[in-house]
Amino acid sequence: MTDHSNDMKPSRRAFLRGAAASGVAVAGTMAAAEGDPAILNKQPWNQMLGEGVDARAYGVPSPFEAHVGRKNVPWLTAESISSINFTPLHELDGIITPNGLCFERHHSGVAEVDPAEHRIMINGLVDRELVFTMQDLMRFPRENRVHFLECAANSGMEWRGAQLNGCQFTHGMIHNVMYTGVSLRLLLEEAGIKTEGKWLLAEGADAAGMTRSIPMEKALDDCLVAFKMNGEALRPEQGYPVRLVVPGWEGNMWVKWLRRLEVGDAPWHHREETSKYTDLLGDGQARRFTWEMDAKSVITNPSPQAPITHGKGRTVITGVAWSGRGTIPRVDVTIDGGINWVEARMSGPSLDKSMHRFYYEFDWDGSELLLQSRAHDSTGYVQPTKDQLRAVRGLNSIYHNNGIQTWYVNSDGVAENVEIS
Ligand SMILES: Nc1nc2c(c(=O)[nH]1)N[C@H]1C(S)=C(S)[C@@H](COP(=O)(O)O)O[C@H]1N2
Ligand SMILES: [Mo]
Repeated sequence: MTDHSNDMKPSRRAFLRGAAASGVAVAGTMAAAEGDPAILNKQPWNQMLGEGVDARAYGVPSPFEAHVGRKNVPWLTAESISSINFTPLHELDGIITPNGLCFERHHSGVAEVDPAEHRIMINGLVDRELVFTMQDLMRFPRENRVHFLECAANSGMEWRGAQLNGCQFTHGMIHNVMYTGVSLRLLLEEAGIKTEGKWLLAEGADAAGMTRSIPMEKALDDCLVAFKMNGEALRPEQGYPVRLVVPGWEGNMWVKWLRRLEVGDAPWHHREETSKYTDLLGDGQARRFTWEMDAKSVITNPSPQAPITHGKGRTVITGVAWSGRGTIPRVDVTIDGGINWVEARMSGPSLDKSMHRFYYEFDWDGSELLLQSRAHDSTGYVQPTKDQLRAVRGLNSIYHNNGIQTWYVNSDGVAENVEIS
């Protein structure tokens, strides 16, 4: 918000200086400090030549961004090869997750697949069993689409109360990427689905050989067999050289290192759809096949890992929202724990089953805040409170917690994960 206009009138300059002296930041202006060494001194980067174009074949972020990274929660799982790390949502803006910061979830570590030795097989209830090489796959027409992938366990540790201090840990099992791939429908049509073929089993080539049953309607709708993310080859941790994209549905179904697609007449009831990724309800019954991700949002800044450090005055609240059923036309924000709600400003593309970015700018008077956001999706669904969710689902759930998140911010700007009822 530095004022770059060349024709600043002396009176306006004097006004700015006055604002700085009184310590009050005027909306829309940032006061210049007198004698600021960052202005008065020549900096090293201003006095010596930088590195040439041969220094970086594949670029990496500035060393000043070295603190930005995926992180795990050590007590969550026994071993890193069957674990999860989290996207640093509080360090990001816009809607695209950079490839190196996409959270990782794998059951048997990262498979290092040689694309020349990799095959994708279609078998089962088909007219012709087929095997594709990566080169075969690249000869089909391609599509580009931006979609979020959220693990069904995202926010799972928060079911019984506020637990982890940071949106990276409470909400970071999500990434939002532009995929390039081939329509799954095209590949299945190439094989020819028999009339009894109502389900599809997707299988990974990793040591876990992870499998999920997908209903044929979804397989023929909007799924992609993807080989690029954000323009470049999939990263090994995201399933290089090829993964399934199942838009809006829980991350577990997005099989990585995809090697086999079997057409069948019934679901397979494998591990990931029975003992895992089912939701135990209060009455002891379990919900199964809860594929669609409900609308959800979170304020990423300020948040426990990103406190307010600039003091009173103009403050930017921002966050992300998404829905497995469509777009997010509206997000509401409250700074007083839900007494007053205001409509946030959406900015950036509004794409189907993709992350959306919202902002709310306000003048902070330095009093305590209870920040929340509430997403509305294009079906009219409104993100529920955690208590509303618990009333229906009990306390034994892990998966599909899309309740409203609260951050408490004290008068020093320090933020903490809390729950209010
Ligand atoms: N082959 C294979 N596919 C897999 C997994 C796996 O362990 N093996 N994990 C699944 C789970 S539980 C999730 S949440 C997503 C995570 O995708 P990501 O690592 O790109 O974040 O991949 C899914 N696909
Ligand atoms: Mo997952």
